[in-house]
Amino acid sequence: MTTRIAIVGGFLGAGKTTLILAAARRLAAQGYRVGLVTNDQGQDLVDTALAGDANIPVTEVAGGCFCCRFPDLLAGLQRMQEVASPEIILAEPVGSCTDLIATVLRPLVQFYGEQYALAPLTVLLDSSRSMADFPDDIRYLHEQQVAEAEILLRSKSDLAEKNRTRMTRNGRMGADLGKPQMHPVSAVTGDGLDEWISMILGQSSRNPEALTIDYERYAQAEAALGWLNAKGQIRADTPYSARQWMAALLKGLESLCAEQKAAIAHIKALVTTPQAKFKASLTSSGALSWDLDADAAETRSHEFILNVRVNATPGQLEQMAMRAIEAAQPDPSARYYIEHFECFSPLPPRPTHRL
Ligand SMILES: Nc1nc2c(ncn2[C@@H]2O[C@H](COP(=O)(O)OP(=O)(O)O)[C@@H](O)[C@H]2O)c(=O)[nH]1
Ligand SMILES: [Mg+2]
Repeated sequence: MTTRIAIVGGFLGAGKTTLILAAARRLAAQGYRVGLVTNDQGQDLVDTALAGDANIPVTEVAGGCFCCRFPDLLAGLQRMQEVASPEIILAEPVGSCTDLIATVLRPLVQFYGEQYALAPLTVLLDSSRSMADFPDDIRYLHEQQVAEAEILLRSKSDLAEKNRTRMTRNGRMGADLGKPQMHPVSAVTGDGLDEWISMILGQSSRNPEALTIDYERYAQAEAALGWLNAKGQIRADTPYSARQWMAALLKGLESLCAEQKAAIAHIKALVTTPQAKFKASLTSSGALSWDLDADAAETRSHEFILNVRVNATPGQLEQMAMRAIEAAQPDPSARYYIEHFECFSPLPPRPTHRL
């Protein structure tokens, strides 16, 4: 039996995880066995935890992108087949990754075509956000991501009104990056979701030509992003609101980023208390969006995972994160227990295959 694989790319924060979770739920409700593969340069990922909580089988390729860790991707797919024998696997590559046709889809077709049937490469373009604050190389990377889409989705279509205003204001985005066929989709309202699902179930990758891409610029773009993954716990003697703690942390990070002119690609946090879970993220200044919210019952402890990707050096980012974490102290008696804290910039991409 061949397993269908749908790879869903797009920039950091474009809405990939939200969309594949929504699609996975819908497919599961229709009786399909579905599996997810998440991917990141680091470990301790909000995305993986979120998918696991949604009771959808998930496996993670950590420590590098699918293209540079192709054997790990294969092992992940294999693991997923053993655990869940899915009919369809939705795979989300790192949001700073591109050239996926040459480095992931074509190698899968060429070497593992009997095992896997590849759906067309889907790429999400979030036209509610401006890329204007990012350096040229990151904008170049973003353009390459869009250029190789076989299915191009305009994500977050529920924000369309706002999008139109933004597009007029900064005169870029979707319009001039756009390809003729952009399918609007909203993981929140479900708009366009069934149409996309039928495309990935019914169509195959046309195995298109690889991008002509400047790997120097691609590497510069990756290097311009600071990456932080942290995991820890807080315990206090007096009850406090974990939701407020999380909002304060994200807002604190946002204002430090603004102060240091570090454009935000994606900041996301997951908080687990003994009673509740909260997840929120920031993709550009202003809007804190809650993906999991609950009654804000007070707690004396919580666990958290924080993933930050911004246009800053790892050193700058580490300082900002430490300041924001300290400032968010929920109660004078609160103590932090940091289990994991890594801060880095991705290394230049060195794909295992490039066909
Ligand atoms: N309004 C709206 N927000 C969305 C939609 N899809 C994702 N988001 C939000 O955008 C943020 C980033 O989404 P995520 O799926 O984590 O992006 P990823 O980095 O591409 O995986 C999250 O806060 C989501 O709630 C959508 O269709 N509509
Ligand atoms: Mg994601």
